[in-house]
Amino acid sequence: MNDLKPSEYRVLRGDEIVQLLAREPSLHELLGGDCSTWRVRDVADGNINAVYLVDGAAGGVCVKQALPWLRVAGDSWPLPIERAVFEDAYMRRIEPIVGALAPRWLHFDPVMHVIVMERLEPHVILRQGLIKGRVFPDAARAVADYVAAACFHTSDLANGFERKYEDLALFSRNVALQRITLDLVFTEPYIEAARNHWVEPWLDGWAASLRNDLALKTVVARHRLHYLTHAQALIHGDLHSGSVMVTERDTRVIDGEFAALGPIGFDLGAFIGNLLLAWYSKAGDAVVPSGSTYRQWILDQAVVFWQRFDQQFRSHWSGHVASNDAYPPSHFASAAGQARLALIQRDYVARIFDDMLAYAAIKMIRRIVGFAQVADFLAIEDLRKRALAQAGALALARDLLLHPHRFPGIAALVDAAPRYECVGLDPDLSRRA
Ligand code: SR1
Ligand code: MG
Repeated sequence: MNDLKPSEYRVLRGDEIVQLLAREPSLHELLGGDCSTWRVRDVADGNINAVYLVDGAAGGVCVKQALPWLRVAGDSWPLPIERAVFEDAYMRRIEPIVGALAPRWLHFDPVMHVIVMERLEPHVILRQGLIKGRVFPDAARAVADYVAAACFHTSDLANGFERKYEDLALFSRNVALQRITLDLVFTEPYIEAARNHWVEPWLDGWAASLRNDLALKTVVARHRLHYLTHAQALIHGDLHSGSVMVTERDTRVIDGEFAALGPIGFDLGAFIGNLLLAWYSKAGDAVVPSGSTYRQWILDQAVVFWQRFDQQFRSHWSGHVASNDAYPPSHFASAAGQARLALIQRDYVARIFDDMLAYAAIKMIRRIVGFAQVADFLAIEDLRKRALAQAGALALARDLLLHPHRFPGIAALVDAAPRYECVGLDPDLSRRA
């Protein structure tokens, strides 16, 4: 990706970050004034990278450096710094497509593997906002718009295959983060793995049940293979509620380092699966006094999210007149052809819906018994109550995988969520939900 000697890279201190920014005239002007007065704050929140906010006299920026290890694990878990190259490439590829749904991309330093982007202010991470019980009226619509635009315009539906192959050639080299996804999302929750953990002893039965359920592992394997082989579009690859920054009126998708060519339903499933985790985490939750109203709002967002994606994706398709190698316009120019194309579009999106539910389920499971868990459930201090809330999410996830025909549409999904809430800790008894 670059021909720099690894020794030129180093983990930067605050003053070195200031120097790096000051060397770039456009950044110096944006921050303004004497760089010795710039303030650097460590605001890292995710698992992987160092993140800083830098404020100057005139403005601020967000700085992200890829460390040679996983931030939350230190040097016991080495990780190639080249992930920043793929994040930079993804965000630059996507920015002209999604516009203001992503942060403004300002600079990439290929030596230090430092990304500089717009400082989002007063945005918060959506997951943190949901934990606090805050309402973000536009977030679900905006993320749906993001996925619809980004995925449609990088798919075969919008391009000649040559463009798609360019993306494939570049992003298929993003192997280190693909390995993380394959191991942590698809594989380890279903085996004995040192990195797994859960609320013991309450979820011991569930963890064992996931390891022993051959039917479930067969379905998960099918979706893992689909993930590996279905290069449907350039996907974000990690679109959970921690990858979205929001205010009441503005929404931005961040953190594209897991970018890959893959199934569109993987991005949709990440987002809706994490909405469902937020919903289950609010069981008996003291953080949100008006609990039931707030929980209903979360479920409503799942509906908004899917319906908006469905409508927007088909609208991008219908409005796209340029040639492509999937459904050449010349084959569908007649009135009958146009009617047929509308059916094809509905069928295509229906298959994305099926993928979304499966990947949502897989994402929910990994966040409860796998390595990287979500903060939503930590709000429930009583561990037995936390496990009960998580067991509901696991029971829904298992049925989404084993009995997808029970969830023929988004209404069926949100209607079902409450039925799984009180299934108890026994994974066998919960099969009756
Ligand atoms: C080892 S990194 C753990 C998780 O954090 C990221 O957000 C991805 O979801 C990854 O799987
Ligand atoms: Mg991330």
